[in-house]
Amino acid sequence: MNLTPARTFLATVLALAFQPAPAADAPAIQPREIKHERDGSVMMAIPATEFLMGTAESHPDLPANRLIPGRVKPTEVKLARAWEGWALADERPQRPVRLKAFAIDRHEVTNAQYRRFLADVKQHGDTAWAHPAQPPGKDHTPRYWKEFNPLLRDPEFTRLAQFNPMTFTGDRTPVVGVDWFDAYAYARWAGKRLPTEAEWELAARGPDGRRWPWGNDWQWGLCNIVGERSGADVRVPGREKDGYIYPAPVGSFPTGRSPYGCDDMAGNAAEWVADWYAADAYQTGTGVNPTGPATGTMRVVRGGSSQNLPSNTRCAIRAQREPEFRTFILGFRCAKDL
Ligand SMILES: [Ca+2]
Repeated sequence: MNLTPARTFLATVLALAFQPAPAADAPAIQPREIKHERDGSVMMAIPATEFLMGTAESHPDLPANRLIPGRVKPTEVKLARAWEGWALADERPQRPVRLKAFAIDRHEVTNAQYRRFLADVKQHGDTAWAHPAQPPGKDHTPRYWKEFNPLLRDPEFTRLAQFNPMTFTGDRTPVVGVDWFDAYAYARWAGKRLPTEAEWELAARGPDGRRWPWGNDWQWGLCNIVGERSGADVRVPGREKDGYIYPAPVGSFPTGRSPYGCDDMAGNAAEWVADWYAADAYQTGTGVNPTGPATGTMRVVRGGSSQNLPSNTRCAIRAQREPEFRTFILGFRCAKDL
């Protein structure tokens, strides 16, 4: 099957025709900030809300989650997923979910914040904050604070003239190279917890089911995603750069804020959340304060990163990683009960 320009155009028209309409009569949300002294963060208060979690739409031309090698060229899949809001099977069915009130960090946790946590761990140990399943002897130091070599050995990275180690250690950039256990322990240290997958999604898209934090239409320049590095794969006229190859300082794209006032919910650092991953979680889970499967092998990652295409930074898209996985695209933010 080929996605000819005519079919791509038709698919785009169909996708636009079936995308959910914003609730025109919904009252405007007034973001409310809460200062959290322990880690010097600003959190956004989110009242008890019912919202549409997941995605109803799917690509009209390609069967979701059924990429048959040899039938669809990877570049065509990338294009389709990038521009037509193609939903994956694990985002469906879309369903109403009711959540109690909570607060969530406006920003991804920064290196400066994480340094305070790490200093406390070095002084007191981490037993007060560690997850029971944390591997013994765990070092919470982010991977790229002490080890740039794996990155620099990769020719894909060394060719980048803009590479700057400060990207991974700067005070205002999100901490990355942390695994799920690091994120869990930090959250406990800060007197918080990791957001559930449902809380994260509501904070990102608001109650009206929008695709991206700012609305249903993709726009360049509202978040930090791929562009400079893999721009040749996108090949779409009019593409603009966001200015960052790797994580940007948190809050660098205020026009891309979510309805509740959260920054960088699309792109920048991808974010660990609390839940175990299961592809069928939306088919089997509760619609009231869901916390995900009781067990699993992978933890959910949300929001896409500086290395993703537009569709993979949609509010509804779900990714998964082993809890011990550490990479330069992956950080987190925290939540707490209200
Ligand atoms: Ca993010």
